Amino acid sequence: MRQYGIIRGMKKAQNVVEKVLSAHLVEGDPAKDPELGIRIDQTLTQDATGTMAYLQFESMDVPRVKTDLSVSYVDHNTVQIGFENADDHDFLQSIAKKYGIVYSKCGNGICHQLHLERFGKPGTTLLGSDSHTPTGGGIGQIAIGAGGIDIAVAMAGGAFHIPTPKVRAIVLKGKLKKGVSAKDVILKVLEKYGTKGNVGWIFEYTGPGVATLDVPSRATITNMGAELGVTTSVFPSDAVTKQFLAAQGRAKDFVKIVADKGAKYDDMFVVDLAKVEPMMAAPHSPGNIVTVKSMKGTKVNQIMIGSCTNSSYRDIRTVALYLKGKHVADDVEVGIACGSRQVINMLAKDGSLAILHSAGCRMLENACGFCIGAHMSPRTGAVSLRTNNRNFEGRSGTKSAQVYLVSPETAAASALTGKVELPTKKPVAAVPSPKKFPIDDSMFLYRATAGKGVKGAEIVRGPNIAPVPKGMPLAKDLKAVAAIKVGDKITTDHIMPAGARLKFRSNIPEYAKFVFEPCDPKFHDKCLANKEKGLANVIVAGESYGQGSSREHAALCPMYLGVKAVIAKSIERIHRANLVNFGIVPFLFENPKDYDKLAAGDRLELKGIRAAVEGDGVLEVKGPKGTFRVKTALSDREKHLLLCGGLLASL
Ligand code: MIC
Ligand code: SF4
Repeated sequence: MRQYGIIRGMKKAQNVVEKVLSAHLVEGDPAKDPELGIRIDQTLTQDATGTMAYLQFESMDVPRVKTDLSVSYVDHNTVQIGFENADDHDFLQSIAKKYGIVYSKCGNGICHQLHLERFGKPGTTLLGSDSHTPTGGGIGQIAIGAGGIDIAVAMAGGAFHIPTPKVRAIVLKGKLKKGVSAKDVILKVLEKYGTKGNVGWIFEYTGPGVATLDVPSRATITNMGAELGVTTSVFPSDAVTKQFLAAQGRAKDFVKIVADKGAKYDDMFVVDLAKVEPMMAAPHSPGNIVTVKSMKGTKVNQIMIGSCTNSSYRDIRTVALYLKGKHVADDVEVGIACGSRQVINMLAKDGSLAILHSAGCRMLENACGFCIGAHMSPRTGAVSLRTNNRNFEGRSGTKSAQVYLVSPETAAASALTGKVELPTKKPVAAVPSPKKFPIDDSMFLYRATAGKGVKGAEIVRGPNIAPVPKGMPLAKDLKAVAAIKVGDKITTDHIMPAGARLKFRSNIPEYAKFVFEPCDPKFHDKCLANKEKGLANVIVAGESYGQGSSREHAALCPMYLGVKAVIAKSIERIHRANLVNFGIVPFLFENPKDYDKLAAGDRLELKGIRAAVEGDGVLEVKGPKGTFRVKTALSDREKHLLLCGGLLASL
C-alpha cells in the first residue's frame, strides 16, 4: 500500500491525519489526485438513514458485511406514534441478524455516544450514515459522515472517496477556565471559520492544551466539527485516550497516534484555552456566534440538555452539580436526554438522577429526541437554549422559536434563573474521568454473529418499508424548469424536513411529498406535473447549498421527483456526494451573478448536458434572460455515476 506521507515527501514527519489515511489509502495519489479512495474498517448507521442504507445494501447481493465491524443503531425515530417507527426497527433488527451487523436496540442510547464508548478504535476508519460520525475523532479515529448508499458500498467492501484533504492544525494551548468547556471551544472555532467554505478540510487538534481535555470533551469538539462542513476532525490518541479505553474495559483497542515532531499542516489556528469565554450560537445557524456575556439576562422559556454533542456522563454530571439542592426557575421548562444507558446508570449510582429530578428537570429518553424536533418543541416565539449542535430555523419543530446553542454549564446556570447566565460566575468542580465505566452490552444484539450473519434469517418488512427507486441514465439534452429558487445556506432540514415527517424515511414516494415543505409546500406537485410533461426539474440555489445532515433523502427524494440538476453558487460536501450518488448533476454558476437572472418557474434548456458531464463539466444553459455558463468538477468515478443515473443504477 502506498504511504500517504511518503508521496507528499514527508516520510519522517506525519500528522495524525496522514498516519491514519496512509494506512487506509486504496485509490488515488494525494500529490496530484483531487479525490482519494480509502478502506473503511467500521460502519455505523442510525435508523433514520439506516433503513435506506440497508435496502441499498440488500440490492447489492452481498451475503454478509465485509467490514471489521458494522453497527446499526436505533436512536432517531423512537417515539412510535403509529406503526411506522416500529416497522423500521423490526426491519433493521432482521437485516442485522442476516448480514452480520451488530444491532443496538432502541433505548440503548445515541449512536455516536455509544460508538465512542464501546466500539470506536484509534487509528481506524469509521464511515457513518450520519453527519456527526466525526465524534469518533475524539479517540483518534478518522470518522466520516456520508450518505447511506456510501455506507452500503463500504459494508460490501468498497472504498469510500474523499476530496484529497487539506489539514488545518488547531493548536490548543493553556487550560480552560472553570465553567468554560469543550462546547465553547468548538463555538470559538465556528466563530473563526463559519459554516461554509471549509469543504475538503480536515481539522486536526494538536498542541499542549490537548492533554487537558478528556475524551468526552474532545468528542464534543469533533462532533460539532460537522457544522464547519469539514470532512472530519480528529484528536491524537494519547495517554488520555488510553485511560478512557481502559476504563471502558477496552485497553487492547488502544494504539498511540500522535503527530510526529515537525509534521506539516496546510494551515493552522491557535486557540488559547485560557482565553475562551462562554459562547453561544444565536438563531438560526451554528455559525452565528455571540458571547454568553452579550446575551446575559435574556429571558429563556426552554432549556434542553443532551444530544450526541453533550450527553456524556461528564456533561450531565456537571449539570447535576450546578442544580444540586436547587430548583429550576418556574417559567422555564428543562429537559435532559442522556447519551446512553451507561451514562444513566452512572448518574443513578452517584445520585445525580435524584438531583435532576428534584430540581424539576424532565428526564427524557436517551435518544436524539428533541435535537431533531421529534418532540419537546418549544412554545410559539420561545427562546430555547439547547446543548445540541444545530439551530436551523424550525428544526425544533417550532418555526418561530429562537434556538441558541450553548454548553451544558451555560444551560444549567441559566435553568436556575430562567435567564441567560454566565456559568463562570459560580462554577462547579470539574468532573474527574471515571476510573471504570459500568459495562452492560446487553442491548447490543448479534455480537456473536458479527461479520458472519445467521443463515436462513428472514428479513421482516412491514408496510412502511417501500422499495428504493433507481435513477435513469442521463439524457443527451434536457428541457427543464427551475422548479424552485432558494437563497444561501439552505440546509437539508429545508430540503427534506425531519421531525414529524421523519417516520416516512423508508417510504420514498410518501416522504417525497414533503421535499422543500418549509420553502414551497407545492414543490412536490409542481415537480410531478413537470415530469409528466416530459420536463426535467432543476433546483436553483445560492451559497452553501445542502448544509447540515448527511440525509441522502435530500437527494433521493428530489431524484424521485425528476430533479436532474442543481445549479448553485456553492454546494456542501456530503450533500454534493449524495447528489452524485443519485444522478443529480451538481452544477455551480461560472459567474455567481447569473443567479440573479433566474426565477422559479423559468424554462431552461440544458443542451448537451450528457456531453458536458462526460467532458470538462462546462455547460451553456439557455434561460429566459439569455444564456449563462455552469460548471462542475467531476472525477471519472463521479462522471460514471451521473451518466448511469446514480450509484444503484450503475451496479
Ligand atoms: C441530524 O442531526 O440532522 C441527523 C438526523 O442526525 C442527520 C441524519 C439524518 O438526517 O437522518 C445527520 O446529521 O446526518
Ligand atoms: Fe441525533 Fe441530534 Fe446527534 Fe443528529 S445531531 S445524531 S439528531 S443527537
